[in-house]
Amino acid sequence: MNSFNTPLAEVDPEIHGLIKKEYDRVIGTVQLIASENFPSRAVMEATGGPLQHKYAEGFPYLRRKKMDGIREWDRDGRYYEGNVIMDQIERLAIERAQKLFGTEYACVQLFSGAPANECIYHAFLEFGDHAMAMDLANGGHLSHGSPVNFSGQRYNFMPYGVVEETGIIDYDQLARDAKEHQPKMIVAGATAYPRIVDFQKFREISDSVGALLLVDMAHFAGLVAGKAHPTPVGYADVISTTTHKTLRGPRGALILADEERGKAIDRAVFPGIQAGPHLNEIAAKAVCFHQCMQPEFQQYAADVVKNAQFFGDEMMVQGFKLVSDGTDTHLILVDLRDRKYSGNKAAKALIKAGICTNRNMVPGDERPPMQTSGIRLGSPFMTSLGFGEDEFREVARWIKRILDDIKNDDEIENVKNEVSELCASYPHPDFLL
Ligand code: DSN
Repeated sequence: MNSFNTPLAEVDPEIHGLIKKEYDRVIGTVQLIASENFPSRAVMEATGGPLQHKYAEGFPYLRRKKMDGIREWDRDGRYYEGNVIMDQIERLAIERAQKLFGTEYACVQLFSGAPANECIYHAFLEFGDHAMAMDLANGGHLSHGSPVNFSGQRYNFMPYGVVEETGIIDYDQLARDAKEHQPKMIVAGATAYPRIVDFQKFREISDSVGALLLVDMAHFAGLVAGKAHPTPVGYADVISTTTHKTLRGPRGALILADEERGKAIDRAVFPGIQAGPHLNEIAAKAVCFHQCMQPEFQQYAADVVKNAQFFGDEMMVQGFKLVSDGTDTHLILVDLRDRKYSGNKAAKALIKAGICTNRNMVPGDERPPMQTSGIRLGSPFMTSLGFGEDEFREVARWIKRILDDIKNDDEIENVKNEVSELCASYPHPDFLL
């Protein structure tokens, strides 16, 4: 039996070796998955630090009736003793999240994006209630009412979509459908929508039918934090986001709202859906929010958008068609319907050359989700590692060389060597092992 102090490499060389290999893959190839990012060393240290041990069901505050249910920092909000320090950590994470986004209330205990949405539905909807959200094939998310997901099975979601020719949300149709469907909640936000969502229009449509407006800003939260994207605060009733995408934090999620709705959200998170919060991730979220408040992060967010727009333009120069002809955000969606192969085939060819993307449906797609007619590309990860316009231009050229001649293994090998050479020339983040 090894001692507690024995390093991972000695305790479990197999897993240690695989972690090292994954790190080498990540820094040795080009990561274009729009929802992925490389967190800072500080975030990783907090995540992997010695905070794995504690149970802390409850919150670092109490909501006393005599105080109108307003949060009061108090250790008795926990069901376990020994949380004096953990309370300080969670309190810092909450206060930083509220300051970063300018909301009265933040819950930092959410394990990930789908459970965050589940908690919000649990707080404000009854099973069977009507709701509306973007269709998965038009860029939505499984937890936005997909029939194969809990959300679509427990609640009565009507999907809305985009105008196929423009790729922009069909707000007029959404308004008409909302009148007919009478949703109790409308969800805005998507995983493959390259344009800025019109929060004002969503507010008006929600108000016209008395619906609650949830903005799921998981994809663009980092751009909001870095002031490179309009904020949904002031329009949305409730906001959910993951913390590991453009925010560049640890895996996990966050819910934002006003104090009044926070009461229902707290009850839904605990004891409603989740139990013991992951304090190591909460500490890492606090670090992430701190980093997001620094001026460098605003530069990062601006660079993410600038790089995505430049990359999109270069892809069009190389002959590709983009949904909505470009982007306002961190992602672009390439429509491959003018080609003879699927998005799946394209993504498989690109990964052979060290270019990591994901297949994605495009509006009006006739192929199933396992095949698709598009690929989704994003700039956050490689911008974190220092890529700028020159590098994204090169990546667009590589993608053309591969996708114009998708069965040419020699060309894939040539591109692979060029990818390795470029990636090797970048300063790599320190590895913790
Ligand atoms: N899986 C995420 C994405 O790729 O957009 C959403 O949860």
